[in-house]
Amino acid sequence: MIAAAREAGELTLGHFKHFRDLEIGVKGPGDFVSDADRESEQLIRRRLLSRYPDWSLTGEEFDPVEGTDPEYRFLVDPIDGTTNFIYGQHYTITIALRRGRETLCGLVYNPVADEMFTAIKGGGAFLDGERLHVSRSTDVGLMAVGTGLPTPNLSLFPGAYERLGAIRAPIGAVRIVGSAANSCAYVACGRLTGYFEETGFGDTAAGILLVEEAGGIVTDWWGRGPEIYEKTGALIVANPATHAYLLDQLRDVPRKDPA
Ligand code: LIP
Repeated sequence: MIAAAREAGELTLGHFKHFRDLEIGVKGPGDFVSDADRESEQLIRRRLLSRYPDWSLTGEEFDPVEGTDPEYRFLVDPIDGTTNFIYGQHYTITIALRRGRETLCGLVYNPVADEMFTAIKGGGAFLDGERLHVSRSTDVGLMAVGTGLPTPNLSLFPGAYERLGAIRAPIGAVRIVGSAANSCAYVACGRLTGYFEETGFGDTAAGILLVEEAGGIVTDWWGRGPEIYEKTGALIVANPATHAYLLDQLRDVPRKDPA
C-alpha cells in the first residue's frame, strides 16, 4: 500500500506542477475530477490487485472490483482534495484495507509535503515512522478545529454549517484543510485538535484509524459509532476535550439516519 501510494504520489505530482493546464471534469456541483485522479486510481488498482488478486477494491473514480474472497477490501481515494489539487494546493492519497467492517490498516500520503501517515489496528499511528498522539490540550481557547463545507444541495445536514460562527467563537481557530483524509491525519498528529465534516467514508477510513490509534475519539455528530457515520459521513474525530466540545455544539443538528 505504501509503495503504491508513493508511486501514485509521483504520478500526480507530475500533473500538479502544471495545475493551471489541467483539464477539469465536473461530476456534479462542486465535484471535480481530472486525468490525474483517474490515472492515480488505475495505478493503485494495478499495484494492489496484482499482489492480492482475490481481494476487492472500491475506489472513487471507477466501478468497484469484486474479488473472489469476500472478506478483504481496499478503499482508495486516489486524490483526496481534488479541488485543492486543481488549484495547486496540498492534497493526499489515501488507502485503507478492511476485513469485513474492520479497518486493519491505512495510510494518508501527502505528496507535496512528502508526508506518509500510517496506522495499523492495535499497532499505533505514525508519521514517517514516528509514533503519533493527538493533542493533549484541554483549553477551549486553544482548540483548532478543521472542517469542510459540503455542496449545499448534496448535504444531509445543511443546518450544521449555519453554526460555524458559534462553533468558532470561543475557540482558537477553524481551518479548512481541503482534504478530509489530511484533516484526520492532522488531528492524529496534533496539528488540529479536532475535525468535523459531512464527508465520504472512503475518504476518511484510513484517517479514522489514524486518529483512533493516536488516542483520539471518533463518533458521528450525535455520539454514535461506525454503523451510522460510515453511512451518513457526519463525522467527528478529535482529542477528548475537542470531541466533547464539538458534540455539544452539533448534537441538536436534526438527524437524518440512513434507511
Ligand atoms: C473531498 C475532500 C474535501 C472534503 C470533501 C471530500 P474528494 O474529497 O477532499 O476536503 O471537504 O468532503 O472529502 O472529492 O476531493 O476526494
